[in-house]
Amino acid sequence: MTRTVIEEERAMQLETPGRDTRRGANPPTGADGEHATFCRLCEAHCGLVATVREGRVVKLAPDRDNPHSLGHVCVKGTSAAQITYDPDRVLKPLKRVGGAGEFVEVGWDQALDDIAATLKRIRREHGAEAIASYLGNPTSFASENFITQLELMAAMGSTRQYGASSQDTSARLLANHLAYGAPWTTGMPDLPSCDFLLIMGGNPMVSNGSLMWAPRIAHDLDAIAARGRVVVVDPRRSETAARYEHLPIQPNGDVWLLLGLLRVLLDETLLDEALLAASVSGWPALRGEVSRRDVEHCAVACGVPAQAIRELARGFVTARRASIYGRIGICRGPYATLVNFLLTAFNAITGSYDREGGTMFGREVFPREKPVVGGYGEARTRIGGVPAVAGFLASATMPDDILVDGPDKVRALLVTCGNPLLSAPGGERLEEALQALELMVSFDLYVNETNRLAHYILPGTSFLERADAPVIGFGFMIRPFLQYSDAVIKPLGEARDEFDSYLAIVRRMGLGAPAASKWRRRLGKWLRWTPRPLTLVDIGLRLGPVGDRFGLRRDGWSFKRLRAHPHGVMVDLPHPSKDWRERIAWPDRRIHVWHEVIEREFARLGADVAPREKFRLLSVREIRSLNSWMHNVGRLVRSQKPKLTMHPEDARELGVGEGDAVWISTAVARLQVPVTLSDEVVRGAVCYPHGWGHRGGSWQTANRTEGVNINRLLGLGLDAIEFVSGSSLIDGLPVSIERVGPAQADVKIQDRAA
Ligand SMILES: Nc1nc2c(c(=O)[nH]1)N[C@H]1C(S)=C(S)[C@@H](COP(=O)(O)OP(=O)(O)OC[C@H]3O[C@@H](n4cnc5c(=O)[nH]c(N)nc54)[C@H](O)[C@@H]3O)OC1N2
Ligand SMILES: Nc1nc2c(c(=O)[nH]1)N[C@H]1C(S)=C(S)[C@@H](COP(=O)(O)OP(=O)(O)OC[C@H]3O[C@@H](n4cnc5c(=O)[nH]c(N)nc54)[C@H](O)[C@@H]3O)O[C@H]1N2
Ligand code: SF4
Ligand SMILES: [Mo]
Repeated sequence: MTRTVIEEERAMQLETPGRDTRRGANPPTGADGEHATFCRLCEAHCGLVATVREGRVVKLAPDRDNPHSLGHVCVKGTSAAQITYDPDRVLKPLKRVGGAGEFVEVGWDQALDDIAATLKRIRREHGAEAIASYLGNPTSFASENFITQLELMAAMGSTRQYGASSQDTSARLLANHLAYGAPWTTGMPDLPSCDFLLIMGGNPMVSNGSLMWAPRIAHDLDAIAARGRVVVVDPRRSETAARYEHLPIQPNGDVWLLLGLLRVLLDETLLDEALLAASVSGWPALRGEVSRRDVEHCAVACGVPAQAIRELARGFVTARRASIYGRIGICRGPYATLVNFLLTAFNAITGSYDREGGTMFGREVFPREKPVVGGYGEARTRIGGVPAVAGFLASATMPDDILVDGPDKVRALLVTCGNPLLSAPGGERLEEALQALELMVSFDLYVNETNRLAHYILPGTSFLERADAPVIGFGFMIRPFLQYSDAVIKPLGEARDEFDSYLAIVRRMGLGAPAASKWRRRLGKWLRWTPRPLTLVDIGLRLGPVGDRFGLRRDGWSFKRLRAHPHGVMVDLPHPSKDWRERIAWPDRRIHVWHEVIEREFARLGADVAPREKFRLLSVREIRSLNSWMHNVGRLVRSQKPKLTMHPEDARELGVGEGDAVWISTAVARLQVPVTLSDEVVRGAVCYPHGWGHRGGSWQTANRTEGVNINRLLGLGLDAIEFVSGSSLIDGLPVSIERVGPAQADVKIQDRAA
């Protein structure tokens, strides 16, 4: 019997619990031996043991001694050395001397001098806002890179920060701001003691969890299912839905499902009004809105039977240790912020934050500061005035912000770990915009589809070549865990950490060190020294609740002490249900379940169920892909042949058979793709993975893969986003489909005139 990819994955996952987490320090960077470190490809940050021989990583194995991941890894993590040693990797600065992809190698000094001089000129002639940056996903897992990137833009005085956020997280971050006052404060399910978990629009069996860091997520979910229930709301019977209870829904039906669930709570007086009065603010307004909705209407609008909605609401409230978790499947639709906000409101009014096993904030390992209200609308896109969320602007306006003449026109773009031509909307127009830039600099490991248009590519380090701690993860870990890893090996070729490149650029621009962080500002000024970001993280950790207080607390932690425990350590911090109010930035320390933004979103939603187009496109992730990259690793891509999944009944009506080709089109473009038939999708939904369509990068294996860039179908501008958060409309996108006939080998793409 052949095993599915997921089954193979699970077979790889070692079940052996941790043995000894105090086995002594790693060998020094580059020295032979076994180095305990961690994967930095996705949020799970699984422990890895890297075997180094003659200065080279010869093996990456799961780290059974890592007390957090306990031997869990996936095949991407154990393949990571193939990225580091990839002969197609960029290891010297590249300067473009001709058309797209025509580069020559240049020295670092020449590249940095030229980049700094051009940026300086643009800033002088056109102002700081003419310089923009795009932060790609891997930046989040390269702490020094992430921290310095943000500070680099601050040092330049520019607010033009685009990023992958509007393709995945902006709606969640805005809902956090509206509910808690602060975008990065995120509610997560308390997996270890939850006994009713409702998942909306997430597929952790493949993604390994997002905005909740729990490397052994499958074990956590299995344990919840054994104690109670895991219900997965998804238009597709995803790998997670197939493993637990699946509640199929119409794409973008979630807002109606949540309204229906809230209405049941009202009708059946399932709420504890005393608790409500103490914990939330704005309930009368939300109650008024909900009482105008009717469960039967909601049921029709979301495609979930009214009886199922009633049972779900009752099950949730009776379980008590219950939480709703939502992820990117509810972040890229026309009411993404409203859905995320209602999800938070549902958790709040059912008292989910007040008890263990409900919804919790991450523990804090840095000294607690009084949370301040902010993170919304401090910057806006040039064209359309779309507000930034947590500092991130909508990618969908980037092409116009570059191309449309006028003040503050974007003339320079710094792209760090990003490939927006494959991952963001824009297609031809984005390509045109990138070509119109006076300067594009990319910090990357490869020549990709985007940076083949760059003026310079500066080679960055892969995670095996840099020191790190899971800094961003400290706030998202379900169980508090600390780890620090030195670089396993020295950087190959002339690769450099982005921190060094950024610093060199701002110094050459005469701007001084990036200095936005309070700590750096204080210390840097005092000591006349620019500490590395990780040094500041270490200081924060040492002063925090589990820190060594610089020797005052003997059993406290510092990076130095963590070096002696290279597999990482679990730490003891109070459960967040005790003091969640202190994390709320709103002055009343309550979760807000109403806001003027939400009032306007309700007005926009109205009562109408949008006419249901025949077909709606969804995204789907594969365990062996990571967004638009890692497709150069033969072992990972061999098994992948991107296809459009369609329900057999829909296919029959179109006269389409397994393997046939169809045209899939929107007003922007049409693409020819092969079809595979499966009843895993609800009728009318079709799905296709993103990040394919590799052409012209240095990644030669990737260039030979099949598959099209599905994001060419996405629109640009205000009609193609959910305005309040700037999120791109990606999931549930209306598309039309026409039969072509038997699949053809060539990929066909036609852009339509705008
Ligand atoms: N249709 C559709 N589109 C989507 C999505 C979807 O579900 N559907 N998902 C979206 C999501 S969730 C995200 S996060 C974004 C991702 O979008 P992006 O962040 O724009 O793109 P990535 O594909 O992550 O590209 C990462 C780039 O960083 C480089 N890189 C990797 N590691 C390193 C490193 O350590 N250092 C340096 N310097 N470079 C590195 C890689 O070579 C690659 O070129 O796109 C998304 N776009
Ligand atoms: N293997 C792998 N792992 C990854 C990544 C990867 O590319 N590959 N990317 C990483 C990144 S950057 C991120 S942000 C995370 C994302 O992690 P997740 O949020 O878990 O992302 P997905 O696996 O895309 O799951 C989204 C689910 O939402 C469903 N969905 C789509 N539309 C709707 C809708 O309207 N309503 C509902 N209820 N559901 C809907 C989809 O069918 C899909 O099953 O994954 C990370 N992990
Ligand atoms: S699940 Fe994520 S962190 Fe773990 S090995 Fe795979 S890619 Fe790396
Ligand atoms: Mo993402």
